[in-house]
Amino acid sequence: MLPELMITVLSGGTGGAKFVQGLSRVVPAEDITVIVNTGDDLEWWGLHVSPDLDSISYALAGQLSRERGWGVEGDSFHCAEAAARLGLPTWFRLGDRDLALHLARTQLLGSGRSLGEATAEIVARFGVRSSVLPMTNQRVETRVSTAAGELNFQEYFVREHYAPTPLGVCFAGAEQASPAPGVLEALAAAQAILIAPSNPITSIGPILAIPGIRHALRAAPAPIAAVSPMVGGAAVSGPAAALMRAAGFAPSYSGVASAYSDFLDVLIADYRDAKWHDQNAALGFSTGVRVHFCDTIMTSEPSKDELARAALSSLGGALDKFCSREAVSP
Ligand code: FO1
Repeated sequence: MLPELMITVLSGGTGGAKFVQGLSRVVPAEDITVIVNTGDDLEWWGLHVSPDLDSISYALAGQLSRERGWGVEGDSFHCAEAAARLGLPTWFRLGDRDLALHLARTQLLGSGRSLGEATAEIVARFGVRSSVLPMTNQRVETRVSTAAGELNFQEYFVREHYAPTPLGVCFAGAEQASPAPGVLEALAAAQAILIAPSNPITSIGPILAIPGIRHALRAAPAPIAAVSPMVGGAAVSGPAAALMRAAGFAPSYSGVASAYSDFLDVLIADYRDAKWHDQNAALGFSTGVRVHFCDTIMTSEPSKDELARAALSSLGGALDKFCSREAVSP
């Protein structure tokens, strides 16, 4: 009997949420497990906010704001306005409906649940059929060192609008952390592993920094495909190009392939970059990663589904290779 299909996705927030939304329409949602970055988490107004878990949960529940790419569709900000009048900081804005999620998570954590347990309870209440796992139950904080000093991720990204030039990134607490229950199991049991088009340094980087996860990817029997968030030497959104440079990688799809080269089988790159492929090969694009070009820009609901299909079909060959290893020439 064929094993049950299990697709495991590593994801950050914005681009990852769109990708997972498409994927959940292309394959049965219950076959998807998403391992989510929590390095962006912060304590805000006394609440535990986990932006990437929020975005993935809202995306799978059909509630994610299409306009902002974070928070709840159609949300209002009356509480934030009132908070500003009371002198609370409001550079990080929590919507009125969004507040309920942070209140629920904070209460669940306060009652002794782990972040993984709290997340499972919240997505179940949202009616989400996929599994959503934090990368770890422990606190890990992504910190960006810049010419203007060291900032946590939200200070760098939201408060400073990623204006300061990043010099380096670290994940405080990662070395002492361990993968959340279910994470290593989801990598070992998957039939396909997909890395969402998320920032390789600050969204996927924290996940890979948790001891055991990178090793589990290298050892995973499933083929692994990553979708590049870089097109034409720039990030589709956000500061990925500057962060890639700070981490010593080219701000391009070949840089993404290099960042993941120790475990990646296929890189899904944008067709607009196909013209660089020969040049990259000549320059020694020798990561051993197969590159599959398609349209990676998710501007509409059908384009999200199309990208998910392209990522899955790119693994067809690699899946066959995995099934009959002997048939593959070295
Ligand atoms: N992004 C912003 O640019 N400004 C905000 O005020 C903001 C608030 C916010 C609240 C909850 C949440 O889940 C996400 C929020 N985001 C906000 C998005 C988020 O900070 C980033 O997009 C991710 O951290 C990047 O993955």
